[in-house]
Amino acid sequence: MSERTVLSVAELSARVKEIFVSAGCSERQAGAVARVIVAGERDGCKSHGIYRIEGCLRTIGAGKVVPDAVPAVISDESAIVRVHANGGFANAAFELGLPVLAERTRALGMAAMVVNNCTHFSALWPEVEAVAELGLAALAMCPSYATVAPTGGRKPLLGTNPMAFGWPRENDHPYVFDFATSMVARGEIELHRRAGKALPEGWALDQNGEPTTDPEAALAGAMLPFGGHKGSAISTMIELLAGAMIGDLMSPEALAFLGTTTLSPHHGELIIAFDPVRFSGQRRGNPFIQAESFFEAIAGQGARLPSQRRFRARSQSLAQGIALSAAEMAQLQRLLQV
Ligand code: NDP
Ligand code: PYC
Repeated sequence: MSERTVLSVAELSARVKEIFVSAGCSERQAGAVARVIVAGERDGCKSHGIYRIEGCLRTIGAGKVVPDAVPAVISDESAIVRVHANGGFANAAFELGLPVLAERTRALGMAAMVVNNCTHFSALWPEVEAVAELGLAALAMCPSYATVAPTGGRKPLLGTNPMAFGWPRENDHPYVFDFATSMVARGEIELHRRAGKALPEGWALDQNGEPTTDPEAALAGAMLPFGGHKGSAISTMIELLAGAMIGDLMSPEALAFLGTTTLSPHHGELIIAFDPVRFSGQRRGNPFIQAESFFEAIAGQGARLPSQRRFRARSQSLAQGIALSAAEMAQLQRLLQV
């Protein structure tokens, strides 16, 4: 096995933040971006870990994200909490809006955070997890840029459009799932390309609309939605709710804005939060107790809950540090000097 260097979560966080500060980001933007990237690396989610740094820096260099943007919250006491990211990263905008979203959700039973005008490159689980840690359920979604063909089509139109859900649990990590509505995240295809590995069949089409297992051809062609027509429809719903409905870009417009898929996409995001106790009206007792019985039934069949792998990886990283390859260490060093 090749040589590996172990960094603590704090050490890696400091290095990643320094890279973004030296690239011109404000403390707020650099901190928020570093937190989500290091969380990905810590939790064994390589497709949204440190591999994403280069793309973010390219996006800053291309002038497509405002590295010192100051997000602003507009809350009019309704259920809609709008956060203007003002051209910055979505992560800083989310962090600013979270306490307001929680307050509105507790007051009204449900509320939604709309993030507008942001660069969004990250996984969604840190966000639904943060809402769930406040005792609320959450559903988050966003478009991406046009890289996925609708089922029955052959050309990119949809984004990889992720959707995540979080449910709070009193004595355990929250129940969280988070996935792209394409067969896999685009980052996964890129990681296959870098490793020189063929893709499994059914993930992508080449530029002629023919099935391919070549990552290079897939990146130039179109990815495919998960679950055939069902994933295609869910992905379309995300374009509608987290694109058109929130007054922001849909995936084809996001691609036109950048003109390339080598930069991080620019669009908006929708995060809906629910207060389960208020919704239940306590008609059948405490909804969290009902939920626990259901989770037990899942585990009782030998199935695992989504995020269990991730939480195990997190425990290991917190206890033993994060092991990075020599190439990854060299990359961190190089990016600090860019
Ligand atoms: P995966 O297919 O790797 O995982 C999807 C989810 O399924 C995870 O919650 C995972 O939990 C769970 N899971 C996997 N295997 C099982 C199993 N056997 N039993 C139960 N649960 C399981 O994710 P994707 O490749 O689709 O997406 C990866 C990331 O990419 C996501 O975090 C997403 O937000 C991000 N993304 C971001 C985009 C953006 O525009 N910002 C666009 C597209 C994707 P576990 O982690 O524990 O394995
Ligand atoms: O991995 O599909 C992806 C992705 C797109 C934007 C951010 N991540």
